[in-house]
Amino acid sequence: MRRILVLVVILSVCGVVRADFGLNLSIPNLSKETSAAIGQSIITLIKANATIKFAAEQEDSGTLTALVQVVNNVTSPLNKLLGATLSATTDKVSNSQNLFASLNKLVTDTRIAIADALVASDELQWNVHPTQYEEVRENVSVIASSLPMLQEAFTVLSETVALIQASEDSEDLVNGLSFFTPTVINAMIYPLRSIGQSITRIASIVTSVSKDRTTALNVLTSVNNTISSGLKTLTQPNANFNRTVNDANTAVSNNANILSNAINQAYSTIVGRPKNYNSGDINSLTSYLSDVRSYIEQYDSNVSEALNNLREDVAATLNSIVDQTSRALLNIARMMTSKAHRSDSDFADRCVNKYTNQLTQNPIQINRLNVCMQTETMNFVPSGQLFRMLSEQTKLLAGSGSAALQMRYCTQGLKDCVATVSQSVN
Ligand SMILES: *[C@@H]1O[C@H](CO)[C@@H](O)[C@H](O)[C@H]1NC(C)=O
Ligand SMILES: *[C@@H]1O[C@H](CO)[C@@H](O)[C@H](O)[C@H]1NC(C)=O
Ligand SMILES: *[C@@H]1O[C@H](CO)[C@@H](O)[C@H](O)[C@H]1NC(C)=O
Ligand SMILES: *[C@@H]1O[C@H](CO)[C@@H](O)[C@H](O)[C@H]1NC(C)=O
Ligand SMILES: *[C@@H]1O[C@H](CO)[C@@H](O)[C@H](O)[C@H]1NC(C)=O
Ligand SMILES: *[C@@H]1O[C@H](CO)[C@@H](O)[C@H](O)[C@H]1NC(C)=O
Ligand SMILES: *[C@@H]1O[C@H](CO)[C@@H](O)[C@H](O)[C@H]1NC(C)=O
Ligand SMILES: CC(=O)N[C@H]1CO[C@H](CO)[C@@H](O)[C@@H]1O
Repeated sequence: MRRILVLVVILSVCGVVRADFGLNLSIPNLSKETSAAIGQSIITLIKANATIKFAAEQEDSGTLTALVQVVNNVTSPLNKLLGATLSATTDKVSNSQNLFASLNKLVTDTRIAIADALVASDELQWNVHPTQYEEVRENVSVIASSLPMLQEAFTVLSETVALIQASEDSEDLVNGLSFFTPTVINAMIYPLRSIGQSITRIASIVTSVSKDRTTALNVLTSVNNTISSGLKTLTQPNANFNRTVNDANTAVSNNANILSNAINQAYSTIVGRPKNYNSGDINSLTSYLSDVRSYIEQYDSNVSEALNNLREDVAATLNSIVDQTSRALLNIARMMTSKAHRSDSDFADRCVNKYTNQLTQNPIQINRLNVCMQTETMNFVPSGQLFRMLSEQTKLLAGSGSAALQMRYCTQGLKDCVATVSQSVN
């Protein structure tokens, strides 16, 4: 302050002069240092933000929305403030006091937006690595505390410029320059540099969160694709099984019909010439034959019903197993990836890589089920073994809630599989 008073005395005899900040005077290194302090920070942040787009469209959690809000509040109007500051350092024509008034207004608006960014960043706490959360908070806070310093520096600069402009001696331009000491200039450069560095740091965290999310989404898509192709490989064995059941049904029906016709034939022969048999007393014989025929018809209809039930049960059980398994696999993958987002240990990342890779490897459980079915349909006997195995598997799956458990079964064909499953269920 004392310097400024001295300045008033010295410059009161000088003429009107202009330099940077509206003064017609180049303050050495001012623009260069300002530009270096700000650097590419805002551009880097906007580029980092652009990488979120894909993941933000896919993800339903609020994490990325919060991150975008932090970016938006940090970017604007801070970008205008930094741009206006830089152009003020080479401005030799504007009215200085208007210039500082508008810088001052921008600082005030920016302070409000940065306070909003800090509030928005709270949302990140449970959804990103703790260090990422801390770093975003710290760097937004650094920006918040740099802004009052910048505002203070603008006040000193504006007073300095006003004093130079108030002087009447144009020859004192060089004297005027001497009042832009490194201390006065650095008071502005220092907060600008902190702001620039913090923005760049936030940009790099935004990039790494965005990269994590994109990787996780790719893993989920990959698991999902493996499940879908697993489902496709199941279609053919399922159709084969269906056909075998239908064939068995037809064969049983045909045999029953042949037998039934043969009995009818016997009937007509006997009924046509009763006296050839048992002196004409054919009552017990016809009633016996009639019983046999209705027994065969009942058998045909019972077997047919049993086979239909088997087919429907298998289809229903299969759908339910596939459905549960698919969901279990996806949930495991989703849980592992989202846990890793929140965890700060390297182990979590390694773990996700290891297990999600396993989940995306063929064959997963569904394909193994496929092997079971092929083995079974090759030497199909309508024993209900397959159905029993499938229902036991369902019980097991429902009981354990674990798809991983299932993956251990049914690799060795049906009989071993049934034995294994029965043992673990009993
Ligand atoms: C700035 O100063 C230069 C000479 O130092 C002069 O030629 C020019 O007219 C001045 N411009 C303004 C806008 O005062
Ligand atoms: C301007 O910067 C250069 C190097 O960056 C330095 O040598 C020089 O002393 C600076 N001038 C002023 C007046 O600060
Ligand atoms: C950040 O990206 C989102 C889209 O994900 C966009 O809506 C927003 O305008 C971007 N913000 C900035 C400052 O570029
Ligand atoms: C901060 O961002 C939110 C949402 O993007 C917006 O509604 C709010 O106006 C911003 N705050 C300021 C001060 O610009
Ligand atoms: C999995 O794929 C199916 C279609 O194949 C799709 O409808 C579903 O949305 C996908 N789910 C995920 C989490 O990607
Ligand atoms: C199995 O057969 C039944 C009846 O013939 C049919 O409705 C069903 O679509 C078939 N399923 C498959 C997978 O072929
Ligand atoms: C057919 O099923 C009924 C009811 O389940 C049963 O009582 C009957 O003994 C069965 N008949 C044959 C021939 O299997
Ligand atoms: C400019 C600045 O202060 N950046 C800080 C951002 O946050 C990290 C981690 O907390 C600090 O190490 C940086 O100093």
